[in-house]
Amino acid sequence: MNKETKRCKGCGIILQEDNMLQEGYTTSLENDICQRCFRIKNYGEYQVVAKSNEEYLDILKGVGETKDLVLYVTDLLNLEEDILKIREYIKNKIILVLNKKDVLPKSIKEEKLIAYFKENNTFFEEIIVVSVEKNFNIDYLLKRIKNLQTSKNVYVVGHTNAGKSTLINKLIKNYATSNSYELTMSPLPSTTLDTVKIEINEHLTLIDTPGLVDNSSLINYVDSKMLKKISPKKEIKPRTYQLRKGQSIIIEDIVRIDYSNGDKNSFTLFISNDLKVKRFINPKHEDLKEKNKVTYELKYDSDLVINGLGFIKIVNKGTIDVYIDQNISTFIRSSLI
Ligand SMILES: Nc1nc2c(ncn2[C@@H]2O[C@H](COP(=O)(O)OP(=O)(O)OP(=O)(O)O)[C@@H](O)[C@H]2O)c(=O)[nH]1
Ligand SMILES: [Mg+2]
Repeated sequence: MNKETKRCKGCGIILQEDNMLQEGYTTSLENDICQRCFRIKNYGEYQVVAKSNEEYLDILKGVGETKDLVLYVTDLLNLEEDILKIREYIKNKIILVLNKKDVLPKSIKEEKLIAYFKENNTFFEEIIVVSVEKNFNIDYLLKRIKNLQTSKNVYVVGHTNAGKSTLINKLIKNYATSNSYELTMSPLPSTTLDTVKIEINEHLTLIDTPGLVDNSSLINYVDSKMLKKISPKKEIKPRTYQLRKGQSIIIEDIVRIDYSNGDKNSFTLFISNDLKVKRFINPKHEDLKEKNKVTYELKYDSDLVINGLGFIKIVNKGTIDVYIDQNISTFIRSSLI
């Protein structure tokens, strides 16, 4: 094979044996994967790579030039603020794949999630809730792919960490007729570095892509220990706090939420069970007040979304002050549940 174009089968990067410090390094071009993928796969040693989103957008534009079916994968706990944006880049048929159902409480029904997204996003061919981890709805997804594909190729796109590579590996495991190499997956952003084609069978080739890096997500601003803590592994047990005006909630040393005005109100936290939450009834304490403050006026049944952490359902009207690192975005939506 041409020396310049052999690519890593784990992350798609061009392999090279000249510079240990650069992407794609391998001890020998005979290898199938780069050293970074080797370390992730064998030792769970993660190495962050900074990806520019221009490359992601170029890839999306390339996808938009085809007529192929697209799977747009998102993480249910970390839904992007504007899911419609994808339409600006691609006019293809899209299946919206809402992944990681396993981390949401079982009481949240699939039908309800689908209805929520159908209300505003009419351009998706289909909306499917899955858990790749638990193999939930993967058979159904494959059935719909078969039905909607316009050629052999089906692209898998979405934000970084949504579970795109994990999904493709599951499809390889469940259905591939020939032996395919497993894609690299990791809890860090930017695991996949370039497109990777995986032939599932003679009728279906999936194309993995690097995810869009959301610079306003908490996952980019915590160390690996905290990253583990904020990424739920198990079903979230929602935690509800009844707050009166002047009281506040603090999650680790990440965010402080002051309930500054309104009647008695209920705050339910959908965040990893491992995170410590404190409730303060004394309005005078100053913890985390040095962080950036954002004020929100709430309507009934809103979610405060903290990008990368999860969301808080707030039942009644009122005013909240949110103190958080200014790089991390927060927003209000009508409640998902
Ligand atoms: N709980 C849960 N975790 C999942 C699921 N699917 C994937 N993950 C985890 O999500 C993290 C990211 O998975 P990847 O497959 O590397 O994500 P990606 O979308 O390919 O990310 P990039 O390559 O960085 O764009 C990993 O830690 C996976 O184990 C799921 O169904 N449930
Ligand atoms: Mg990936």
